[in-house]
Amino acid sequence: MSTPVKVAVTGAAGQIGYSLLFRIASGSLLGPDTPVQLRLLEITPALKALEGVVMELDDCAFPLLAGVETGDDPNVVFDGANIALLVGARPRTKGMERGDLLEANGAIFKPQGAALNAHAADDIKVLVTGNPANTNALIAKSNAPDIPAERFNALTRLDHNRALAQLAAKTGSTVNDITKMTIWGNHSATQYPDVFHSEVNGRNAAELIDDQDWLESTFIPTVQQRGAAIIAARGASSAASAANATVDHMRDWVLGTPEGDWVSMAVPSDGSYGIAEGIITSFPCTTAGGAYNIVQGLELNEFSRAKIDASVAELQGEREAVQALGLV
Ligand code: NAX
Repeated sequence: MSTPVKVAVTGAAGQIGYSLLFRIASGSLLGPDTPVQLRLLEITPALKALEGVVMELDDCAFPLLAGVETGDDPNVVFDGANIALLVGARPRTKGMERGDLLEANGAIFKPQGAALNAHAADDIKVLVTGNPANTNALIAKSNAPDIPAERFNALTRLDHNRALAQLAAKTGSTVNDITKMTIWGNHSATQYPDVFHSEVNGRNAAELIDDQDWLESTFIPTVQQRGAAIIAARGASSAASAANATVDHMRDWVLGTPEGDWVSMAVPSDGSYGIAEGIITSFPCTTAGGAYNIVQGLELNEFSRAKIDASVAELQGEREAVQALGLV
């Protein structure tokens, strides 16, 4: 067996953590031949609960789990990490303004970015799931000047997977029949799920559906509001599906996307599609050899352009807000 890959997870005692850790330890993240060491970060009051989760990890006797370290100091937990899944974040509570939310998360992601910069392995890849994911990733990236910027991603794969499921249901197909789905923009209600380049069994999805009203009034709002619908039904936010999407994103980043398809990843913009450089926004991406490329040359119709611009404008607003707070 090869040397264990060190996978750091923050918010490890939370809801998503409870699904995520077992998937990683079972081999879903890096495949059946790669042992992993889990390095779990929590805030001090949650360390006791984390102890219980670690007991359950022990009790699974996962052959690939080469060890578990826990702690409340990112400088220790991120030591030597090859992969960091930043899940723990400060949720929005009643009466909290956007500025308060960004400031509270800045207090988490600024020191975590600095700790990654100082202690992670040279090949570190960072994926932020904790909301507001795109801007939290921007804060972490900005505080890690020695780590290449493109190693900081945020999660829009859950939105991508939700869009696949909705399109499959509409077209009477399965998710296996669908390729080239794209989520553009922010992981928020302004995100734009785009089917104009998607294919269902090789046929253009928008042409196949031929129903702009369904796209505008059903598909897009259903995907955008899916998180709220799950909270309304379950009484708690998406956890297993969020953990699954976190695994999907990082697995594909490390192991590659299939030929002829792409995935949605929120990555630092290089100016592609005229999107402001530096913000972390969702694009269609292919991956190979542990690196990703933003898919180039897609034609955007007026409808898509307006939707993308609106979501990007929201991200630019968030960037200005965290700049004003001195977080980036
Ligand atoms: P929970 O509240 O169940 O768990 C969060 C955990 O993070 C808690 O155990 C808490 O103690 C820990 N934590 C807080 N601050 C920390 C810090 N500084 N260092 C380490 N750990 C810390 O939330 P959960 O349901 O697991 O969701 C986690 C995050 O994912 C939230 O921000 C949530 O909004 C976000 N989500 C993101 C999604 C996405 O698609 N990007 C979808 C699902 C989810 O809503």
